[in-house]
Amino acid sequence: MTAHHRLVILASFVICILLPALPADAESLPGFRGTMIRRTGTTAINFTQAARDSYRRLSSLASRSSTSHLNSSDNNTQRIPLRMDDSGGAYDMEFSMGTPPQKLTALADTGSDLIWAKCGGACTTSCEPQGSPSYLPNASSTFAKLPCSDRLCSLLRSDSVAWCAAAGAECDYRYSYGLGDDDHHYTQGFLARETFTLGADAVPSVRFGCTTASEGGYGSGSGLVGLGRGPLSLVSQLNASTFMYCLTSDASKASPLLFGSLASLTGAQVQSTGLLASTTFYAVNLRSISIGSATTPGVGEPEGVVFDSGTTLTYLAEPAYSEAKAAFLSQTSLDQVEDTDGFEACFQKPANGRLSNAAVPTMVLHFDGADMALPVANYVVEVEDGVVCWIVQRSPSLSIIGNIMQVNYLVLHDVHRSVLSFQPANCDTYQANEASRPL
Ligand SMILES: *[C@@H]1O[C@H](CO)[C@@H](O)[C@H](O)[C@H]1NC(C)=O
Ligand SMILES: *[C@@H]1O[C@H](CO)[C@@H](O)[C@H](O)[C@H]1NC(C)=O
Ligand SMILES: *[C@@H]1O[C@H](CO)[C@@H](O)[C@H](O)[C@H]1NC(C)=O
Ligand SMILES: *[C@@H]1O[C@H](CO)[C@@H](O)[C@H](O)[C@H]1NC(C)=O
Ligand SMILES: CC(=O)N[C@H]1CO[C@H](CO)[C@@H](O)[C@@H]1O
Repeated sequence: MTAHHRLVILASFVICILLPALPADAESLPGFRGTMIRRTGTTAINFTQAARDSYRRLSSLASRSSTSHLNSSDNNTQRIPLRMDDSGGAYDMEFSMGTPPQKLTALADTGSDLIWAKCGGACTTSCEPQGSPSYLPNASSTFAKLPCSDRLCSLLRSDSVAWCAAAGAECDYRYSYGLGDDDHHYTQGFLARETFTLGADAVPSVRFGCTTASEGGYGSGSGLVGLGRGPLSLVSQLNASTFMYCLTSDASKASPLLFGSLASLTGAQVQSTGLLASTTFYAVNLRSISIGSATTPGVGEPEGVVFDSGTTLTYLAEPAYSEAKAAFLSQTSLDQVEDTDGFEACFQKPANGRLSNAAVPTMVLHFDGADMALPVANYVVEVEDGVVCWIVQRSPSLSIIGNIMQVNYLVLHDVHRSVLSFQPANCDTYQANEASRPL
């Protein structure tokens, strides 16, 4: 256990003791606190792996998008988890399940809705990859199976991934992540409800998939937490109209993830833009991009650009990609080096080791009514010793603002009002300032 973990546990303990003494405010909406941890932990991101994983995720989001996003009301396949390999840079969420609480980490996914976790002793051997802990229903007093009549079961049955079992007393599911007849990427089990604990708050009856067998597809955590816009996601089940994260630049630290009344932004620096109704993802209209003194085209409706916490790199579709890349190359004063792993604007790191706007042009994303003037570290990264690359890659389909580009911003998703807001922040200290739960 690291000193940091001890601090978090101590802080939770202090909050637990203090909370009952404080007067309850019947007017205030509930707010919940969670944390996100980058998968790579204390080691640096492996950009070869990150490029591979990010591209897979792009393909996965795009295949879903092309079949469902324009008509999401008919068949909301966003309910279903996306394939996610163990990644150079995805984020896990930390939370507990059961009474008494059992601590787990599972992939935080803004691109899907269903929550599921490795479940029961059998999963220790029947769930691949092994190693991460399973939640044990037999050790919890608040576990219950969901009957076939439950709404979660009906929603998944309409997507043909769940069916009734045990004469209606159980609802079983199986979801295959693989394309075609790939039989090696799936998760299966039965639906259940359980008390989830986020920070100091216990939330009863959260509906989730209790996975009894799985293979590949979601990395090394204990499952997946869907943070999408649909009714099965954790956001919806908390009755939270908003959620917000602040991704730290130091990947070994926890990034705050706040729901409901704790997730709001005020002040002069807040920028807001509408979420596109044409897609189930958190996508917005990117009107144009400023690269130094050049202005290049963005990516508008219907697809727009997707803000995605599960993708590490950033992708632009054509012609936005090529025009921005040309502007970037022509205004960078460093020596260009060979392309690597899909990075097509790579340079020798400056001799003084510092990357500033003297060496690379500024980059500003212009959304509808909102400008994001990016820090250099959000779009130029050291992919190998002495080699720095522009983090944007070419997309044959969807455009994605990945998680490195979102570092050190508070990113607020207002699901009810369909607005995405952001504000520059120091995410390391933001967490420290918020160590006690505001009322
Ligand atoms: C980075 O990931 C690639 C692909 O998985 C692997 O081949 C390579 O050895 C890794 N590099 C390091 C330094 O771990
Ligand atoms: C929705 O899914 C069902 C079952 O898989 C399928 O029969 C139906 O054609 C789909 N509808 C649309 C509009 O894609
Ligand atoms: C629950 O199941 C696990 C795995 O089968 C077993 O090791 C454990 O002892 C059980 N716990 C209880 C409280 O029954
Ligand atoms: C959300 O709202 C539903 C219906 O009003 C209620 O049953 C449930 O307890 C609420 N959940 C939370 C976490 O407040
Ligand atoms: C945006 C889009 O393609 N919407 C389509 C959704 O489906 C209806 C009928 O199924 C079409 O009429 C729309 O054009």
